[in-house]
Amino acid sequence: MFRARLLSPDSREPVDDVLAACFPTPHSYTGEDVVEISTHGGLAVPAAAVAALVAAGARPAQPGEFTRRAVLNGKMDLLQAEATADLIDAGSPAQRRRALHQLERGLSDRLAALRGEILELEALIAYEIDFPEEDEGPVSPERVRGAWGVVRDRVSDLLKTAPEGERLREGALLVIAGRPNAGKSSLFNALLGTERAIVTEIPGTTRDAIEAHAVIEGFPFRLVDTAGLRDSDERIERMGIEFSKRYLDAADLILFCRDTEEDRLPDVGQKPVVEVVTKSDLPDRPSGRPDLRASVSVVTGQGLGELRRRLAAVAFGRLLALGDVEPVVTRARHRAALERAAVELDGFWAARQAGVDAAAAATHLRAAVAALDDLIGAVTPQDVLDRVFAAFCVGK
Ligand SMILES: Nc1nc2c(ncn2[C@@H]2O[C@H](COP(=O)(O)OP(=O)(O)OP(=O)(O)O)[C@@H](O)[C@H]2O)c(=O)[nH]1
Ligand SMILES: [Mg+2]
Repeated sequence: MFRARLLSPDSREPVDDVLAACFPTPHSYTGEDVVEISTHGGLAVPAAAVAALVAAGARPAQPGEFTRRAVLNGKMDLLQAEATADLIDAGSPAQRRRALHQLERGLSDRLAALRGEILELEALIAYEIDFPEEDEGPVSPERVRGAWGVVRDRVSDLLKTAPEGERLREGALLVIAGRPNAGKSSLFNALLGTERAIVTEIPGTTRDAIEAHAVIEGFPFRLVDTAGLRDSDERIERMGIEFSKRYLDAADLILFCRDTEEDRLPDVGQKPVVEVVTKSDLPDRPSGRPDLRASVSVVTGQGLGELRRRLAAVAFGRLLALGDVEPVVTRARHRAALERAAVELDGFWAARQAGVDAAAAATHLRAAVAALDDLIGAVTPQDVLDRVFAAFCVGK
């Protein structure tokens, strides 16, 4: 690192007094020789510095180009590159911890181990491949079954983390629903920590769905306040209620506000529902469903802490149980590759059961390994790279 003077290449006019840091190959981020130049801040100085460098033959980087080069030069795998983007985008502690874990090869190491186990499984049946006429190889069928079962369970366990892992990147869609005046907007504001939605004593105050990001117990949520559900002849309110229903369909979980004993949530199928009796500071509150009994008051704050914990547990219970050490699948790309591996492992077992010869059965194991290689990014086609890096910002 040294201090230097940046000159315009044509006029030799000084542009800025800068700091230059040299990272010789292979110890730089990309693995190539890299010089980082720190200029003074603001708008004019950095722009003039970039213009001078471009005039001297440089070109602006494309989005994610540095990380892409790091992948191509073997400095990191594709999962770590994705984790880099996730780390930059992280808006909550849970997202940051998860991205860091993946950047430190949490998922990569688990997949590498899994890959090794599948290759060992192939080795177990190698004798049968070499001596197909023999009745029984030196390895018992139980041992093959055991090794297959271990691998198959590992793939299943990873796939089970996918719904919450993907939810962790997007934020859990939490829709607040209930009758008009039930206290939905008040609770929405309380969970957000700001007065975002209008609250009045007039039923039908909220007519539009309002969405906002919130961090609850360290986890990311997309909180939606909705128009109260009732039969209404009023055109705008009816449109709002239609919106509410659409959000209910899309929700990851629903927070149902009960204001009276008669309040009923419309049918929401299998979706998880957290129910609260609102306005618990007032006398004569409804009792609520005994199994879901919980009450809150935005006036006294009673029950809000407990409610936050329940919401986090319902939306991210599996991740909470896993803690920060177990790898988690966080993208549709990961899920698709693991599903392919699972199908091939099942194909292997079905082939064994059907008495298919060992060499043919082993092709399923190869295909499962190929699926894991795609996931880690061992051999990555151009279009996959393009898709992964499309979401990056310039300079990363
Ligand atoms: N005492 C008390 N009043 C509350 C509480 N929560 C909400 N209220 C009052 O209940 C009324 C309705 O609150 P909102 O939050 O606007 O209810 P809403 O469900 O959003 O109503 P709509 O938008 O009309 O569907 C307002 O007068 C609030 O001040 C509470 O915890 N305690
Ligand atoms: Mg409201």
